[in-house]
Amino acid sequence: MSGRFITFEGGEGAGKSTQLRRLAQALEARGHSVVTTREPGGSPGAEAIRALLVTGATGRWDGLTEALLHYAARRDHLRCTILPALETGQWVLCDRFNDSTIAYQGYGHGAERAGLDALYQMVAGDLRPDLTLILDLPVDVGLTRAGVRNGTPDPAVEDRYERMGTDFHERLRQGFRAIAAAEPDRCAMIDASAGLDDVEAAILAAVRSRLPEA
Ligand code: Z5A
Repeated sequence: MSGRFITFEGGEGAGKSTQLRRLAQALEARGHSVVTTREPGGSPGAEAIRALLVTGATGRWDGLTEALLHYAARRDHLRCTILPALETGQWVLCDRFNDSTIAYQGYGHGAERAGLDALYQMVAGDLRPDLTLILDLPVDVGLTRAGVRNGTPDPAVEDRYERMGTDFHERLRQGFRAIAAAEPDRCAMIDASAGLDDVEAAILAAVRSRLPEA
């Protein structure tokens, strides 16, 4: 496998989607072939599962049930999108991946870490991102950026996780920080409270220091 696999992680409104597009442009300008994708989703089968996960009542499943849906989506995404791209030498930039399961279903909803790790091994084997960029910012800033709404869920709006409450989102933030501290070789923490251009510069610096061929 000769491609590179970079994942973007963090809480709501951290700027992952925006910065992923900017990094893709920077890599393409250097001659790399880039695939951008997202989780949950990124393949037709996984997008169908996404439609269940990001809409509806916040309490519709417990953490393990929800994790099983995310891992089913991830399996399809890996088989249909990520692995074929890496095998042909492309750079894959993915908006969220397994650290979101550890943070949201583990730290957020209380699913046991050992079970999540066993499920990951089952669907992904030894594959790990070459680099994970964890965009960190205060919860209230992120929720404001994401334009969180309250009230009756609208099935057309993908805001199920955003409606889960401030305590939940604080647990996610601590979860992402713990993941970064436990795996410093894979993870780079990025201060996402800065302006768009400063965050982009920090991301480019992290990518080029860890993956010099970028
Ligand atoms: N989930 C899970 O529970 N378990 C899992 O295993 C996985 C996912 C894989 C997917 O929703 C949900 O699934 C997700 C976790 C859960 N929770 N939610 N919600 P999603 O992918 O649609 O949601 P998201 O990842 O949180 O996307 P987001 O809210 O759109 O955030 P973002 O991509 O990090 O931000 P953005 O779209 O780039 O920017 C948001 C706004 O902020 C936008 O107006 C920007 O212009 C603005 N922005 C961005 N950066 C800045 C800076 N630096 N300054 C000022 N304004 C900024």
